[in-house]
Amino acid sequence: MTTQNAALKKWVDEVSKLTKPDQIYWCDGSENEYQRLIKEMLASGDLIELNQRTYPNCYLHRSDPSDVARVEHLTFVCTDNEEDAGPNNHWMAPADAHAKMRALYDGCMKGRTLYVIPYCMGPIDSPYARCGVEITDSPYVVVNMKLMTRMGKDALARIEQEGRFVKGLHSTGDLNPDRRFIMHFPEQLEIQSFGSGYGGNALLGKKCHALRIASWQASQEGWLAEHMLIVEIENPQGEKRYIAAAFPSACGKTNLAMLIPPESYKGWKIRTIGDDIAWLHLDAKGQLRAINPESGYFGVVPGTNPKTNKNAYDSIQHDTIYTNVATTADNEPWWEDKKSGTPAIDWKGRPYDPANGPAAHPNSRFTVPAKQSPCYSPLADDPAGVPISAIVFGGRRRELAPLVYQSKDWKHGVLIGASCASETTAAATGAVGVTRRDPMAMKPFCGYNFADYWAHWLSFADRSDNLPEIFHVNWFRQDRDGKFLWPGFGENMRVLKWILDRCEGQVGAQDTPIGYLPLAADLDTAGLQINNSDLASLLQVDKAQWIEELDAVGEYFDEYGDRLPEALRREQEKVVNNLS
Ligand code: GTP
Ligand code: SPV
Ligand code: MN
Repeated sequence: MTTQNAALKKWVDEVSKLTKPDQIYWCDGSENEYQRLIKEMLASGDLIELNQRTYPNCYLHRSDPSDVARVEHLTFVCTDNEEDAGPNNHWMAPADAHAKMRALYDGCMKGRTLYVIPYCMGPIDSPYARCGVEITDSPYVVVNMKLMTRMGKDALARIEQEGRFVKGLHSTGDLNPDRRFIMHFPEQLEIQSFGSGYGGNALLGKKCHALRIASWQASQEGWLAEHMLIVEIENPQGEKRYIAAAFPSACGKTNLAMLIPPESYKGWKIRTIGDDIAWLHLDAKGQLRAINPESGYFGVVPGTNPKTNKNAYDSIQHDTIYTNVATTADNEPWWEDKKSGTPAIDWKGRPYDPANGPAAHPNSRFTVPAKQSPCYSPLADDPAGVPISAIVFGGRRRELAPLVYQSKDWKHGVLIGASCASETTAAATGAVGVTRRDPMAMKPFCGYNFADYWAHWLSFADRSDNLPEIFHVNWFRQDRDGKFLWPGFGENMRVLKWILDRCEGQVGAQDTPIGYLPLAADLDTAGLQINNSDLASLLQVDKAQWIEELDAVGEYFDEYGDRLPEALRREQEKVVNNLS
């Protein structure tokens, strides 16, 4: 196979001259191709068969122990001007980055196959969808891209028709962490990744394309590419509403997108449109509409059980690729908080010994087609996307941030998003549990200067008077003993209900300087084991602490200098004034 697109043909030729693979293979995206690659990886040891009786078509991949998460310190945005990448990104001059990567790619595919993966992010017939081509020497990447994107023949046909695509070059290299780089060239719509076979570093359609490159494209073209789940909520009258929510990595997007309402919410149905990324466009009527550019879920495994996330748990009983989980004596996958079975072999392939730490890596992942989820919404395939009623920001904060609050208007909502902070998680290498600023949950993913990104967000206020309401949530408040104050998971439905009621003007609120909070009587806690003092903490705004917080936000904004939008500074000052 080859292509009629001259630019694509030329690029594949150039890359193969540089990387010197034994052979070139164009992926068609068929089921046959998938099964053949699985067989080859079983033979090579890249994949391990799991118990086929209890977990049919499930396989385990153990990545290199030095290669288990995104590497933010090795991720660069290479714009002509350093200021365009902003203080939020590591920057390298494009010429330097190209020279560095050329040297690494030189001959790197000797003895390997070069796979060409044409893919489409979003429904193949959607005007909002965008295409890319990933070249990789990793069959693990190919099978994951098959599950995560619309990959193969149809995507290639669209590329040939449109003539435009993002070029992503990936090689697993030798996995030496000193020779690992994830480079982005937004101005050229190019990605170059070397030295990692893991998730967001290697599946280039995901964070590299659908967030870093797409966020930059979106700013040029007037839309938004966000680290957001999209959830469909149907009430007992059959009315459907859609919420998009941005939480940092490993902070609850997949769980919220698949939530099962508590017993008391009879007749309410939750379905998933997306669990990680949303592309948002204003339609002709000024309604913000969202598509999920992905077609699969690359989800955190630990913590997934029939109580926390039954939909995800049921989805991953068959036809799933597991990465870095443990196994039981009868070769079933195992992870912390699975609530059944016991580990025999840990994620590194050693006999399990608690002295070595968790059996499954804390960032172990499942890859599963979206359609396999019991709560899949067919509207995930709708080329027009779904109308968004509310945007929700959030994070993991053991202190300060209340359970939920609403912004006063769009601009104040942009401040709330830009002020987000969250504790770091195992989704990226480095320390875990350190609170850092993570505006809009996009700190690792915004492909350009945050100051320009905030200006872009603010500009939506001038383009529509029908924008979604903006909220902030925090499921992760803890008491002094480290116990979560809020039960979370399915019970988050109670908060979603308040959010929807606010959107429809059906419920009042306490007006505080940081935003509108629920009146204690309006937050449904019936049947929850939650005492009044914990509830009060969840709905409390401590003025002194918030003044400190807003000052810290002000200092953070200072890093963006003159480029910071004046309107954002004014929003921050307004809240400080109201607090003092
Ligand atoms: P990425 O795929 O990295 O973007 O993560 P995500 O945002 O989709 O997070 P996910 O839903 O996978 O949850 C990450 C971890 O947080 C899991 O261990 C969950 O069990 C836990 N978690 C999710 N929702 C809640 C909640 O409401 N309360 C508590 N306490 N924990 C939660
Ligand atoms: C995240 O870290 O936000 C993820 C996993 O969704 S990865 O694809 O590795 O980026
Ligand atoms: Mn994510």
